Amino acid sequence: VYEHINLMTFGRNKTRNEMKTLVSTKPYCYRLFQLHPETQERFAKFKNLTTIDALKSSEEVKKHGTTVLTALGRILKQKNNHEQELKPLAESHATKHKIPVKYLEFICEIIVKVIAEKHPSDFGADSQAAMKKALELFRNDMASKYKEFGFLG
Ligand code: HE5
Repeated sequence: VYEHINLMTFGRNKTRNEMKTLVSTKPYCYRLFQLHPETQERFAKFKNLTTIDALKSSEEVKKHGTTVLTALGRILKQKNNHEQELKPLAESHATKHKIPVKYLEFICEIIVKVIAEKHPSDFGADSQAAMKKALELFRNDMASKYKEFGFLG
């Protein structure tokens, strides 16, 4: 699955940069909050952003989107040997931010959607399916780590 994503979708070694570009060029990250407002409530520092325009133009939201996708891109690049990278992420999301697995599912869905919109000819059904599968594996591992940290997500 991971090999497929690297080769078919982005070319070797491009996954992380590509994901970074997605948020650094345009603030796509507002979409999670637009589609699933309950996720925004987890961010104390985004409480003042009450309109879509405010979310779209927020440098803070954009910066956080870059942080998130950079972390996720790094994990995907490990091709499942991601224990070291995943653990601190699972720990903070389980014990500190308390982010249910459902919210991870929301963001993964949006990532696939945005890449499909941005690269319609390079990200066909096969690539989308491979990316979805890889993100599903990521979520499963997050969920089992969550349990180790005593968070049922
Ligand atoms: O945990 C960290 O580092 C290990 C802190 C920075 C960070 C956060 C914080 C990173 C690297 C990620 N998130 C990564 C990440 C990958 C996935 C798929 N996140 Zn994260 N997050 C942080 C997700 C998914 C996800 C969904 C939701 C609703 N995440 C969140 C929420 C969330 C929050 C509230 C925070 C801490 C607050 C913050 O940094 O605000 C800017």
